[in-house]
Amino acid sequence: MVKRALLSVSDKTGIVDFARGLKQLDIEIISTGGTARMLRDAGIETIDVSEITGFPEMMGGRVKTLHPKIHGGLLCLRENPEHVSDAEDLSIELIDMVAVNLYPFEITISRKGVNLEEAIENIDIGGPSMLRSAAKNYKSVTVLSDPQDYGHILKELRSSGVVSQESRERMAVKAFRHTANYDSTIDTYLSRTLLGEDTLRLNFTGGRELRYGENWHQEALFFSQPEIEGPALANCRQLHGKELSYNNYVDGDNALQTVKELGHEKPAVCIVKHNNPCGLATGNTLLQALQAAWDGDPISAFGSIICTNVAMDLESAKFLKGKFVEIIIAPEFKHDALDFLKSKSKNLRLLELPSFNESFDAEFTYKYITGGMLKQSRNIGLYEKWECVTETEYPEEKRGLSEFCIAACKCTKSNAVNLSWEYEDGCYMMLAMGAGQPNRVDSIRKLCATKARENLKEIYDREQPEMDFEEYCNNILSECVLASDAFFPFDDSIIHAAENNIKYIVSPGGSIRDNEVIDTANRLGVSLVFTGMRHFLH
Ligand code: 93A
Repeated sequence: MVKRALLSVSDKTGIVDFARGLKQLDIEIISTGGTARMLRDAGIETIDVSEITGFPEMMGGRVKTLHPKIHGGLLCLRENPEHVSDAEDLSIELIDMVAVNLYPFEITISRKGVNLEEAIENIDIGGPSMLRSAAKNYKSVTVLSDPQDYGHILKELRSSGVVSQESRERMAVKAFRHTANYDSTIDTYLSRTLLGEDTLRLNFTGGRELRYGENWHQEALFFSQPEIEGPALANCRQLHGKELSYNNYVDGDNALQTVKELGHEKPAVCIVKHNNPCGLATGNTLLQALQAAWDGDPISAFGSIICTNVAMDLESAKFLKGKFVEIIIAPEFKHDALDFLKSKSKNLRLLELPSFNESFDAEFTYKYITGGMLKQSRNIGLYEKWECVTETEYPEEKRGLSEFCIAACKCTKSNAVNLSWEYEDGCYMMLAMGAGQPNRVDSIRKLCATKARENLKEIYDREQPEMDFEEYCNNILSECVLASDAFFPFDDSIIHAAENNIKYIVSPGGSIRDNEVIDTANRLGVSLVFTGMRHFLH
């Protein structure tokens, strides 16, 4: 039974309607200064906290509710006779519900030019104390720390006369989480302002057990960040298939981030294996992009994760018939495509992300190392400048393909190089990539060049052009762009690229041997652009 409720809110959203609803249920209302004024203005009867405590709100409001008459009323265990007799002896009346939201500390410190005094005055003490007292006693007391909850609590009260145990438990956890985050924000601000130190506390909730970790003998959990909205893997709706595994989360995130790098002007597809894009393409249709991405590495695509920025349609779904894929991520699945894919396999995970093409506003990325955590701002942008450093001009028509190539490099483990081809007007595909090599030259010589020929052989055999394979390869490679995620420390990479008839290269530049690299490019007729932006990914 809820007989008395204490309302004390800084954010007064919805409080009048909530109070009116409580009154209609004959619940007595106690409230603090500003809240009481607002309720009275709306014609709602309320008792002042000062009337209960016998003390006026004092010291500019620093002490209002910090009193045994309030905290005794909240903390008293109803089923404990000693508690009840203490309350009776000391004339403490029980309080069954609190609705409190706190002084806006976070908003205050985010205002430009705020000083320490203002920040400190916005540290709420009485509010968190009430939230914690009420939350500790959730067996008897309902605690509301969020105006969003007023509606459903009133509904429960109206329909059953009580707040269910389940709701009280949920709201208690929510209140403790809220005060923990509030204190964490104060800690971060004061550590910086008073001690000159940065602190890091990440708020991840809802830990869900996964079947296993990166390997079968490892235990694993997935936590999500509740405040992250928009196109994040954690916000996908799973429409079908087995539960996501640890590796699925890692690879799925890479696939999503990679496609997002390509924008949404054209259908784009990324195929990921072991946290690297092994297929990547744009096309005039999804099917075209999918075919081109698949052609980027048909061998690795086995057991991969596929991500696209457009709705999955039936013809693209049919393309995947007989091909083993772990996950498909898309903004939408057309009904017929969904039915087809569901019948293809009971395990295939289908993840829908309607907010796919919205912007993603997380500011930082984090990486755990043993005993420490690294935090950095997200890697945003592709290049800082566009400077052709060779005698041979770098044609402006190669800009779009080059951007595609840099985007691919950016999402590939270092040392990364990427070789891409404009296989049709304005449509790009990754022809080969070199990933995760401890030196750059092997990425080009041993991986990129060999793989490009291998992939081209498959396309050649399928399309049967009227020229011999060597000529076909050389023609295509001479039109491709090769991007490197970091500078070339020596000119050997340029030599190997030229040996393979590659003529357009993009690199951040910035090596002490840049001049040597440029001289070699000039000698071999390669045009080279420096972008000024490195894209290491570890
Ligand atoms: O200054 S406080 O830390 N001291 C208190 O005793 C106290 N009691 C409630 N702040 C206190 N509050 C806070 O006042 C509540 O958490 C709420 O944010 C605010 C509501 O004040 P008013 O009703 O006067 O607008």
